[in-house]
Amino acid sequence: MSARLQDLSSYEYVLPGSAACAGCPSSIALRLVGKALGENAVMVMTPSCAVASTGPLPHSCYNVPALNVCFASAGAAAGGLSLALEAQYEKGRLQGEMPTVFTWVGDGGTYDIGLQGLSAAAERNDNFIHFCYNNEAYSNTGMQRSGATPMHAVTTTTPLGKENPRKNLAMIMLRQEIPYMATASLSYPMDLYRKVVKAKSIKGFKYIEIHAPCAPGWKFATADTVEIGRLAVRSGAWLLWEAENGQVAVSSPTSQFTEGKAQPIPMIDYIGKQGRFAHLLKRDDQDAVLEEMRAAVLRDIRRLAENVNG
Ligand SMILES: Cc1ncc(C[n+]2csc(CCOP(=O)(O)OP(=O)(O)O)c2C)c(N)n1
Ligand SMILES: [Mg+2]
Repeated sequence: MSARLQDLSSYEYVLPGSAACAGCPSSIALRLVGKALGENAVMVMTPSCAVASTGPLPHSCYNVPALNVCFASAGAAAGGLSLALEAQYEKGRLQGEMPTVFTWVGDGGTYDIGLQGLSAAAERNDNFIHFCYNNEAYSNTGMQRSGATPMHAVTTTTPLGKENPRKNLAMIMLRQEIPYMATASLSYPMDLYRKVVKAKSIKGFKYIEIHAPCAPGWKFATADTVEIGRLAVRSGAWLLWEAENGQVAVSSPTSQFTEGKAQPIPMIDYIGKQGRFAHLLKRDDQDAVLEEMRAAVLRDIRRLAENVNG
């Protein structure tokens, strides 16, 4: 499939009236996801920027039925919803194509507070797509650290920079033996679109994690969301890949790194544009820190490559 951006459906999940920040990555990503999933879908959300920006009650900017559930329960709620819909079809109460059930959850709701319910849904092979839009923090509550926050990033709960590396949740999901999973970026829209279309065509549990640079949280200009996302991928800080039934395939341009055809751009080109890392550039040992970050990226690329045939 080789669709082009200009050929995508004009159907919009996110309508004018959203209270999201300018350049909000959740809104950009959800618009693209909506074009791939189409009108016949149901969204399950947990507390997040996406919920906070719905707009003033009784209005909603979301042009898709949306169920708001408590933080820990996206996996259970989406799994239950999908089973309830199936039962309605079996009893003949609903006809036509079954709607796609999907979650729209942040990294806090995925990596941390909702992980137990999510992992259980994956193990049961519940029939929905879990989307994690990963803005690398608990953003709507004031930018606290999450399990997805990268090492050294300043957040309101890591004012001197985070001391631990992030959790590699994509690799954890790979080990859950689910039918389909993918990492994606809003800065590579056609790669994201293709992965969503694929996930929609597969029955069972699907996991798609979308890297989502957050201008106010990461401290860059609101017009630069897409550019920062691109630099994350080009520096190897975010890797693009997918796995169908556990078979890993690396997506372009990350595949250039795993196949040894190109090297990631220097980390400074990515982190140097974000205020959350500005403290690193004032340190006497900044070269050593950048070298460590580079080594961590190269290790992740090597590990991903090892998984291609494993
Ligand atoms: C059980 C529970 N704990 C804490 C909160 C407060 N809370 C609401 S949203 C949020 C952060 C969400 O982070 P994430 O899932 O990454 O979404 P983002 O805000 O980044 O879009 C928190 C801590 C809550 N609503 N429920
Ligand atoms: Mg978040």
